[in-house]
Amino acid sequence: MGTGFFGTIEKIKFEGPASANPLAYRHYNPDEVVMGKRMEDHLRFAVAYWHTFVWPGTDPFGGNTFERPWFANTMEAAKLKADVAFEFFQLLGTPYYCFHDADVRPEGNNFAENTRNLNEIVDYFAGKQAETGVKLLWGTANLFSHRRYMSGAATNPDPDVFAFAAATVKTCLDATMKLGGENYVLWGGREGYETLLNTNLKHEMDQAGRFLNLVVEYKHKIGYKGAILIEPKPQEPTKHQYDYDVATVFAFLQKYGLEKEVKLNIEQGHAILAGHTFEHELALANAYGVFGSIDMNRNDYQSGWDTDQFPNNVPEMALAYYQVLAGGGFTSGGTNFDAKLRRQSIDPEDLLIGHIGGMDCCARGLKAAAGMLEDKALSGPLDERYAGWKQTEARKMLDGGFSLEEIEGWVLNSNVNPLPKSGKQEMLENIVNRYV
Ligand code: XLS
Ligand code: NI
Ligand code: NI
Repeated sequence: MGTGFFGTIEKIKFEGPASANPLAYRHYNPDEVVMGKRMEDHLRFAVAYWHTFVWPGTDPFGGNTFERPWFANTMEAAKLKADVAFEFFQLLGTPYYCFHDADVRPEGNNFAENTRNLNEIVDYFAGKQAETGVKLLWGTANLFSHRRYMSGAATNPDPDVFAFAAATVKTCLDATMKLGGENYVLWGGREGYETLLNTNLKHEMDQAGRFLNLVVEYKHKIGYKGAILIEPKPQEPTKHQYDYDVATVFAFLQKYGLEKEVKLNIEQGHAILAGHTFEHELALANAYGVFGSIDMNRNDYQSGWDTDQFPNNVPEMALAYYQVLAGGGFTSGGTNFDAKLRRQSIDPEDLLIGHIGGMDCCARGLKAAAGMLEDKALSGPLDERYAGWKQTEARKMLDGGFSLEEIEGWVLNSNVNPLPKSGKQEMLENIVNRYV
């Protein structure tokens, strides 16, 4: 017996590109094989509990537009929410979900109550996972909503807040492990600052470094096999977030000796806020060997904040999945829709329609990316552009076999006299457009 929240809607099916049914997939066909792998196994879609089941549709000028029957701070409501969530995952056929502790349990009056509530819900989830086969892509702790975190969690000037946050992460990592979660994410919520006038930046960075080391030490101690992921974001909620972008986070990981322990969860909207393209962030994470997972939600290009919209731009998705596939595809990671409806989309079916559109868009992007890779449409010209580096002298310059004087000798003796070559950008853009 279901909750009835989604009325008579049945499991969403693949009906092919010609279908006009808003409650059907036109491109996402889980069993279709792309580059030797099922689409479902490539994309590893996850639903974000917080936006889909918790966000009430507020904005700075107005209150809740969504009125869900589970909006109450009780265990009963938390269980109803879980029932609806697992019905939703099954209707969509999404293999994974993600949650923060605060999304799933009633808020307690202290740490002990929070932990008790979390553990009760984790047991409930374990039963639901076993019943449905739905899995946990990642768990995380909400260290930013409660007022105790207004000046940060790990980077709070008050050590009591650091302790409360650390203890909370421990319980959330325990919960994630218990539920077989494949990753544990730390997004630096309010880890940042508003003004240097009241901030000891070096002290706060050292706190964050120690905090993350504590998490990694504990992970090894309990034998958790999933990946620890940091999610970069440049601003919002604080003016200066410490985890600005991939490059900043990698420098942080190196400074605190964690670059082999921690990978990255990269969000499209955060890349845009940082003034990068999503594919830049993905390519950089690949280059540093720290690519982990993605949050697949776009921003409005005019807004300057995190609007968390479902993806709907196929060429953008194609270039993103091109980087994902070029790096070997997901291992523990996946495609999480950290995306929310617009606040006027108040019908239960809108939740399904938002995800269906996002999944179809990702499927088209994936197929376009796979096509480009299989045909070597971009990698062929790219290899050619760098072919000169295969030459003996060029190799010596790179691998340390040549000093600066030896390079000078080579340039003189062989009359090295470079001629500019076209970068062919328009030709390459036209190639991409053949696939999207
Ligand atoms: C906020 C972040 C957040 C993380 C999880 O901007 O994207 O939702 O993904 O804490
Ligand atoms: Ni996110
Ligand atoms: Ni975000």
